[in-house]
Amino acid sequence: MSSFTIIVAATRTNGIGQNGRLPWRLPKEIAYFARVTSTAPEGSMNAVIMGRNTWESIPQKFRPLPRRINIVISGNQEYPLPSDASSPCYLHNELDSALRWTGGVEKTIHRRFIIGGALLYSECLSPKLLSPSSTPPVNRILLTRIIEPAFEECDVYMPDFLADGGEQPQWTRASHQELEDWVGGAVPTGLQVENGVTYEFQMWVR
Ligand code: FOL
Repeated sequence: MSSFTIIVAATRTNGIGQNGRLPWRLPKEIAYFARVTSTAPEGSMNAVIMGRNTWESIPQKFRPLPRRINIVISGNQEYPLPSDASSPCYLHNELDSALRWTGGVEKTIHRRFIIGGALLYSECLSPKLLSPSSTPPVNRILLTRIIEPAFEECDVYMPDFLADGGEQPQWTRASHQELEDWVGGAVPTGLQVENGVTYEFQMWVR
């Protein structure tokens, strides 16, 4: 239960956002995000952990993300969050504290997903850099690689996780079968085209 998963859609240069939102509109891709992060055995739920900017980037009508335990990281302990019974919302002041909390309610939480943004991705990809404390390293990335167009106007980027991470083990790409086995259902194979955007569903592990 100590491991957790990053889920992200990123361009080849790791662009993930523009003007406080996603740079593209890909309904089938976001449906994949919703399915993967929501799927949990009866009697349990997944947790989605996000930074405050990512929380604010989710359209009002979709937040808190339904059927998932929403955890928002903000240094502002007064930051107002809504809550309803089917999708609880919790505020934590740092990632470590959120991960420790999810560990404590282990029995009812199935999987933990880091859903962004750049700051949280950096923190769990290179925990020593930003937080020398207890954050265990992430060992799985569900990456939707946006192949074209290049979306050069992105203004937020995730770290290049494929760059040599020094002492950390290198990432290897899992097979499509392994992706489907982990997700627990069919995932479209190969290049997907939606609204003129080409992308691919990938899974990376270390
Ligand atoms: N990972 C992937 N693969 N794609 C993404 O778009 C993505 N987005 C974020 C994090 N990881 C991602 C953060 N941004 C919603 C909106 C923005 C967002 C995350 C989620 C959202 O509204 N989700 C709804 C589905 C909405 C719909 O069906 O249109 C949800 O229920 O998950």
